Amino acid sequence: MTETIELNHWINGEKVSAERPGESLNPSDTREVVARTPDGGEAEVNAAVAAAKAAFTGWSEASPELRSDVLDRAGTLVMERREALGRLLSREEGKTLAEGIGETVRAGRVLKYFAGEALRVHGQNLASVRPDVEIQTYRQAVGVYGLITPWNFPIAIPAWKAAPALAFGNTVVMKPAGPTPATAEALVAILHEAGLPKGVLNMVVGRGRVGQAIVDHPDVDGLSFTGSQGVGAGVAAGAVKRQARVQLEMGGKNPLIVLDDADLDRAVQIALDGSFFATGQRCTASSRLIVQGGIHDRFVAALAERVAALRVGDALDPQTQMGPAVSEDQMETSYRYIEVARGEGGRVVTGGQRLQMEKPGWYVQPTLIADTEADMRINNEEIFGPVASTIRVKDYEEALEIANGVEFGLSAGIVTSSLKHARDFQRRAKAGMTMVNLPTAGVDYHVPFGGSKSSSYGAREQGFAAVEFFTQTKTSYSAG
Ligand code: UN1
Repeated sequence: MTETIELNHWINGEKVSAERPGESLNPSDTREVVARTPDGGEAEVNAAVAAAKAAFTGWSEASPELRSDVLDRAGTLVMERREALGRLLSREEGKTLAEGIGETVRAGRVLKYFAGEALRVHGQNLASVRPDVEIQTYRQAVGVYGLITPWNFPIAIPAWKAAPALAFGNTVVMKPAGPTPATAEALVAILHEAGLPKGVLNMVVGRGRVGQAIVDHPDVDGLSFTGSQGVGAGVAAGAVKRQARVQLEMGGKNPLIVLDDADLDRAVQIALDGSFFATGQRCTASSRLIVQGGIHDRFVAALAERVAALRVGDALDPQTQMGPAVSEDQMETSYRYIEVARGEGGRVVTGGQRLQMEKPGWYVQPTLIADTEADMRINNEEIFGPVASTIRVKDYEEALEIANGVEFGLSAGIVTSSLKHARDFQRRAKAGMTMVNLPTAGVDYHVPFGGSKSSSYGAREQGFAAVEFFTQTKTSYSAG
């Protein structure tokens, strides 16, 4: 499986080829070109939006059964092809094959979940305050959605944005992330194979100017974005300027509190998973480990041992436990922050060295930094790599204050055997998602996903919440 894919745009149900000046490389072995990629711009976005607009009436007025069937078939195909798709994903993104296959299955499940939701769109029936008047509320499709997706979940996030958009009768123009377009394209191709009518889902491959053209297009009615805060701010500003709907999922600096009464082995496993799986490249990763004094030294020593033992290597090697970073930039960001932490007085307990590997790739040594303070940069800025820091605290109240003391608020976790503290944490943690005795990362697909503060903006994604963003309500009054 080392062939190079010649990637195309998808516009109006057709693959549209173009010159391919770009490349997506295998981060595990950068000699390998996974895909050659077109560099789309305004012309392709205009064509894609026109196709999506033309397809809207037919798709939104089709029987929900048709929409449900397409999503269900696509879900089945994705799951049947989990091995091949998972392999492509791991080659292109760098997460381990087990993680790549797991994510692929999740994408399949998302498609199947929204196949069901397509049939469950419902409104309300109310009596008016006026005599003989009745009121109904309906949920209706909105129009064309622009979806700007990230590289760290290159099939699951395109699926969890596209599936609800399509289920509820909207049409889509998608821009996949630069490093992982081939995985997103595989999903788009499968949806067409499953019977999606032409123009309903379009994809334009390219760099930032594709995203910008989507954000600025007057016929794009809604925008869903997952990515960095800087880019997200631009998406929001562009959307507000022309009053498009907008939903943003951005960074995290997620705390994991470990209290003295926690089971040590469990706490270590939870921190290892939350901080280092998927190479720490999850907006839900636990990057701040806030540890109470009584368990602190044992926890740091035991976690360091597990981190040092992680086998870093080629994502496709079955022995590998942690793959490389997705790109040179991401790798350098991790190493830069390790230096920042050292400069601030952090103690690198394990990791922190450049890795000499057999293959040329963007490998990062998983790194644990102890003795850090809450106000250091390492504890306030998102790294998006396999780097975690520990902060020592005296009690639960101090831990909670530090957990809540950053500008992000996506996911927050606690490891404890105290019901009192667990319940209090669920109520008082300033985050969109809380985890008790679980890693901050790793979420279900049938419940709302999103954060508070600077982590998210707009309506929640996923599960039963998705209908809010991808439909609009009509209130109908009638008298007999
Ligand atoms: C997860 O933790 O299972 O980009 C999902 C991200 C998030 C998804 C995390 N939007 O990392």
